[in-house]
Amino acid sequence: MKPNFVRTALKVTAGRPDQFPLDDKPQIALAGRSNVGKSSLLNTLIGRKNYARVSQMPGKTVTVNFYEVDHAFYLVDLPGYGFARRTAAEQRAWSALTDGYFTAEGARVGAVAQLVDLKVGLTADDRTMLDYLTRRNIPFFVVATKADKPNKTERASALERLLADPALAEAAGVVLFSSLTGEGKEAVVRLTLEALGL
Ligand SMILES: Nc1nc2c(ncn2[C@@H]2O[C@H](COP(=O)(O)OP(=O)(O)O)[C@@H](O)[C@H]2O)c(=O)[nH]1
Ligand SMILES: [Mg+2]
Repeated sequence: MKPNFVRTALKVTAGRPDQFPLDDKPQIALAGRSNVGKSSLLNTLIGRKNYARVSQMPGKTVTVNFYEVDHAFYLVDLPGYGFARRTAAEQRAWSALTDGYFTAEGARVGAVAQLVDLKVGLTADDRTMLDYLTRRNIPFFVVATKADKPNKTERASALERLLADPALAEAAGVVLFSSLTGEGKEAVVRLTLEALGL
């Protein structure tokens, strides 16, 4: 039986790498800049309005949140990047925690869902992240968020730009997604389970 995303519970909120769970369940991490729509994606996937808090203060929380889905795998909410108003200390905390997630002894990341804002396109930080994933051979797919925002013409050209970008050469897929309309939800579920071999 496929894991049921409705059966999801927040298991661990880690502010330090030594707090990451060490069991063998596969993990898929959600990466993206602050405000790109990570919490909204999570809420859409698990079919709840506000389980992962849709942030009032984007980027302020520097924690890695481990959501266990149906006792089968972890959906891991990484802290967002590119938050301009972060202090130097907050920025250091972000780097240590994110780098720790990918490199800590016993790191268990199986795949990454990389979120990018469809209308905004790839930011410099997105490119750094995609380059990091590619260099480390971490399987990833791309979720282009807020697909309800651009009009039809803009959608088509934004998607075309993404698909043609060499930064996405290794992506296992590109999904247009909207937490407002639910567009792309099934595709994200499918790519997640495929990436984890579930
Ligand atoms: N129009 C639109 N707005 C969205 C969508 N997803 C998120 N947002 C809005 O973008 C803002 C940031 O969303 P959030 O999920 O907290 O982003 P996070 O910082 O990446 O977790 C919020 O105001 C959301 O309501 C979407 O699919 N469509
Ligand atoms: Mg969030």
